[in-house]
Amino acid sequence: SSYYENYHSMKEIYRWMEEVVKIHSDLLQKIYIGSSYEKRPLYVLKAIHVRERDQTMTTLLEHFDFYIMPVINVDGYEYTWSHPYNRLWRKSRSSHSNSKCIGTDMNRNFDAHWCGPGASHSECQETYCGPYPESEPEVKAVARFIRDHKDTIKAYITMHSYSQMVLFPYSYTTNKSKDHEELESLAQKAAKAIKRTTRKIYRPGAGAQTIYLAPGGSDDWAYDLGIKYSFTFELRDTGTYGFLLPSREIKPTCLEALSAVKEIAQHVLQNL
Ligand code: 0X9
Ligand code: ZN
Repeated sequence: SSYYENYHSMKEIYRWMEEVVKIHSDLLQKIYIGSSYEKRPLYVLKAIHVRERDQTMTTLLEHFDFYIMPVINVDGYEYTWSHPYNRLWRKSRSSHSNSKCIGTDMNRNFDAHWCGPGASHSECQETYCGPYPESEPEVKAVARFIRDHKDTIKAYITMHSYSQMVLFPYSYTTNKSKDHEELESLAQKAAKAIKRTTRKIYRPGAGAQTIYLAPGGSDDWAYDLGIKYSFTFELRDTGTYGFLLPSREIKPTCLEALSAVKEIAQHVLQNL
């Protein structure tokens, strides 16, 4: 079966990035944005305009470039492969202070109400926020990339699992953002696009009201930086397999997520 129907090691993903930019050098570039705590390279792929079979994609790519970062937590992800016993490792692999515990929750490490309620100062917790905002080299690299492009970035979407949700700011407070109504209706449209695609139900909503209070996330940080259309997708499933989604569900999950991305991009295009 195909590449897109299986899980892959970091080594395979690095190899794939190399291959895909080689084969599609006319439409894809690989951008080095920094290195991880364990010195693995961090890459962003840039998709540029080219004629596509898909008319919607053609129109969107005529107006936008898409920057895609396949893996941010390269060390943590590799660790889940090299230590199968820790298949569900979440955090980075950095070591701070003299703690016996390793890793920072990268989605608590951005500078958005950093380490407020919903994150932990304790190194041994899964939601450890790190010693200071952007302490993680991976977070720092992503934040710098977004900061450097902030005047041209129109939307930001970060992919997580699981629980089938289309989330928007805020997660660091239960207060509504100033764009709450527009983001809510767009998240609803995105969820409807998913339902049309695969019949799966995704729930739209502001983060703190829909899942839980969680500060230091990349979506809230990007939003407060001025990127209005900022979303977190919580992909499949709703708990049957949870984080251990069977590989046969990867492809349909990608298809439905792509339909939601397109819906958001079309809305952005209509509101330029
Ligand atoms: O807790 C998280 O970081 C995300 N859920 S997950 O189970 N994939 O870890 C939710 C992120 C929602 N957005 C923010 N907390 N900013
Ligand atoms: Zn997540």
